[in-house]
Amino acid sequence: MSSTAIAERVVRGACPHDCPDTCAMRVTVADDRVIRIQGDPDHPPTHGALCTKVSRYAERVEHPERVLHPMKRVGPKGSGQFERVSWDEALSDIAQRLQAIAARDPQAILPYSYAGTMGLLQGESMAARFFHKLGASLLDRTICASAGAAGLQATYGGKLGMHLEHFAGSRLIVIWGSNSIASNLHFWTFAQQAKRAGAKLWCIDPRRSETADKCHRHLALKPGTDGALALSLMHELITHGWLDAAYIDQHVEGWPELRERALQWPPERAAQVCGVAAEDIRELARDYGSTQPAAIRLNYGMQRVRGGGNAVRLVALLPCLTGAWRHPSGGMLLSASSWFVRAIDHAALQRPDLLAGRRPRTLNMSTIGDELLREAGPGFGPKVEAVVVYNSNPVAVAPESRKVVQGFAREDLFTVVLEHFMTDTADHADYVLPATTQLEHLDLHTSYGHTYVLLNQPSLTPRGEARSNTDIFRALAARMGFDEPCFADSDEAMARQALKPGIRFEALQQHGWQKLPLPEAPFAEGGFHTPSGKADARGADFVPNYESADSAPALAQTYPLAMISPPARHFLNSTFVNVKSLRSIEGEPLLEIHPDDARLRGITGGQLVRVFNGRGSYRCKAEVSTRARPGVVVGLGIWWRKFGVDGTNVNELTGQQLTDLGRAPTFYDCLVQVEAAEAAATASAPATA
Ligand SMILES: Nc1nc2c(c(=O)[nH]1)N[C@H]1C(S)=C(S)[C@@H](COP(=O)(O)OP(=O)(O)OC[C@H]3O[C@@H](n4cnc5c(=O)[nH]c(N)nc54)[C@H](O)[C@@H]3O)O[C@H]1N2
Ligand SMILES: Nc1nc2c(c(=O)[nH]1)N[C@H]1C(S)=C(S)[C@@H](COP(=O)(O)OP(=O)(O)OC[C@H]3O[C@@H](n4cnc5c(=O)[nH]c(N)nc54)[C@H](O)[C@@H]3O)O[C@H]1N2
Ligand SMILES: [Mo]
Repeated sequence: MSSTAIAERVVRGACPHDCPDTCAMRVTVADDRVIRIQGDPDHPPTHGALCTKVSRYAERVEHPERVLHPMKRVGPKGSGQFERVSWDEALSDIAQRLQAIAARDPQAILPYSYAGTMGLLQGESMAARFFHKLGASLLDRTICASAGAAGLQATYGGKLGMHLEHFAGSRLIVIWGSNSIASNLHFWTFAQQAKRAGAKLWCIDPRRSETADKCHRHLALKPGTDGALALSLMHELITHGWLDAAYIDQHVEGWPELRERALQWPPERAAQVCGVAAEDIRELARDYGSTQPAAIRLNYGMQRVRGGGNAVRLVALLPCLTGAWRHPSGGMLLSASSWFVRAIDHAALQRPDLLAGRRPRTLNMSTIGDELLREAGPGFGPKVEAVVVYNSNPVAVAPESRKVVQGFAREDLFTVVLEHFMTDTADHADYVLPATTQLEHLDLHTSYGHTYVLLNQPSLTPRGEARSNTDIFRALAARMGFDEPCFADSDEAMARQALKPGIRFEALQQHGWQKLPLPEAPFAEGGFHTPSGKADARGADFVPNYESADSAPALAQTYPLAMISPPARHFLNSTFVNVKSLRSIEGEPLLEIHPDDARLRGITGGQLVRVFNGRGSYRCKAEVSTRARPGVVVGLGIWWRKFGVDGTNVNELTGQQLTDLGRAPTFYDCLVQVEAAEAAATASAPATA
């Protein structure tokens, strides 16, 4: 190494964010400062490019508002009044409080975490060990993907799909419930390659997204009607003889019953339910039935409704009916996560054996509002007395905020939040503990959108007094007197324990990533991971929304508009909302509303509107735009509540009802009404598109 102080060093890292892309990064540092952050040009999915958010990662890491010291609450809950305390004081007080609760019943303690980092170490490793040993309540981690995951499990036997890179060779790509340009940018690169080579691109999305703009065709169906559309496509495949009978015969279970159901769905019927033209369904079916190789890029956007699990099942069956799986560039990708069972030993990381025979209750993170407000009782167990939050911001992201906030505001709830920033959740904490960012800690990564294992090596020293999640739980374990040797494991030791034979830690250190050895066309000859080895069609059917004009006509009279709240391009869920340069691109919280719906309500662009239903009310500015289809409004998310006009966000309106499969939330199954909240600037101005 050079002796000059400004010597630059390039460190191999991985992007930690909850995104299918999990990019390989190269971080150039000098003198403990970031010089630049780039995508690894050699990592095929990343191909040298990072998104706008992460190429500006240093802005987040060196943000002047980062929490750099342990903080203890001094004002009322939610007031955001804290004072600095020492690690020693914070850790001993927290350990004492948890111990006192655990002495009565450890299940009164609830860990709450999700994918703020997708890292296997800073996610569920030392933290899981800690809560297993404690005997705390278990958390059902359903907030994002569990309906689709259950749909894939039932149909394919796991979260299995195409190789990302092979989309470049597809002749037809159906981008379904995914705004790829915003939320899966590295997939979009491969789709563009296919497009340049002559492939046709369809987008199926209620919103005319950035991605819909760039596809040849856009089908703007009503939210929650994807299952009906898939059944109608099957109807057309059957009646036009576009099926691969041999593939179905050998590799699909339950086809005769599904065939009967699909025959009930001529395009005219689906057109009615989906709110689209029957002719468009016919065209999509013709394209899908007569083009090979044909690929579907499904994303989780379409499973945040009551019937989300079954909708995923039906879409996942389409490539099994046409034999699209025979080609490397045909098939479907929603998630690739289950391929990694070959590489990662989760039990070694999480040590469920530390439960030692105890079977704590499981609470669903998606109904945290209700869980925090529930009293002790048979069937529930003890009232929740303590919550330890890491890698998540539930006060902003969980549905039905009124209840979530009420729960976190309970004066008798002891709340510890491990965070980088004073989020809406941290505001409600008793203690906020400063956590390191990805540039300051080691981590091991898999991906849900590609098939590479990655290692993130730290490039900076921890800022202020920040400590990694693993280190914080290690320290807490020591204070609680947990003396199993696994509580002394270093991060590197845990990473090594997690890797199964075939993936070498040293190789990851040197190259940053390693590809899983997998067949190019994984189901060319069947071999699904179901017990029968066949794709399972049994029972898959369309399940209508909880809230729609068809399924809840009385409710729809009062609240006639369907609201969806998909990701904003320059935020990652509620992460980055406080990064000024990114927030200035997104502007402010908005509600997109179609010109016809706006005109009917006397709403003009830029005007403050009130969005409301039986669960709550939320005010923001209206954006009158044809990005929203008639009958559907769009509140791009997920803003921090404190940036909202009234200190609230769209989750005031979303409900805690769960999906058909997977116990997931139904964020996009949500009826609302909208009204002008202030007089229009020019009362007679026509709505603009
Ligand atoms: N920039 C950015 N990237 C992200 C995220 C982010 O917040 N910002 N979030 C990340 C996360 S957590 C996830 S889970 C992934 C995937 O995140 P997803 O939530 O799947 O997000 P998108 O891929 O944007 O897909 C959402 C699209 O689905 C559409 N949609 C909504 N309802 C329906 C429906 O009923 N049917 C159909 N067909 N479409 C519907 C929306 O209009 C939107 O365009 O992306 C990740 N990537
Ligand atoms: N209305 C509506 N609500 C939604 C959605 C929607 O589409 N519409 N999408 C849903 C989906 S798909 C998801 S995945 C969830 C996402 O919800 P969350 O998983 O809660 O994700 P974020 O809001 O990004 O919050 C993650 C937090 O983790 C912190 N963090 C990051 N890295 C670390 C670390 O190393 N250590 C610690 N201690 N903290 C860290 C970040 O600072 C951030 O505040 O939201 C859901 N909520
Ligand atoms: Mo998600």
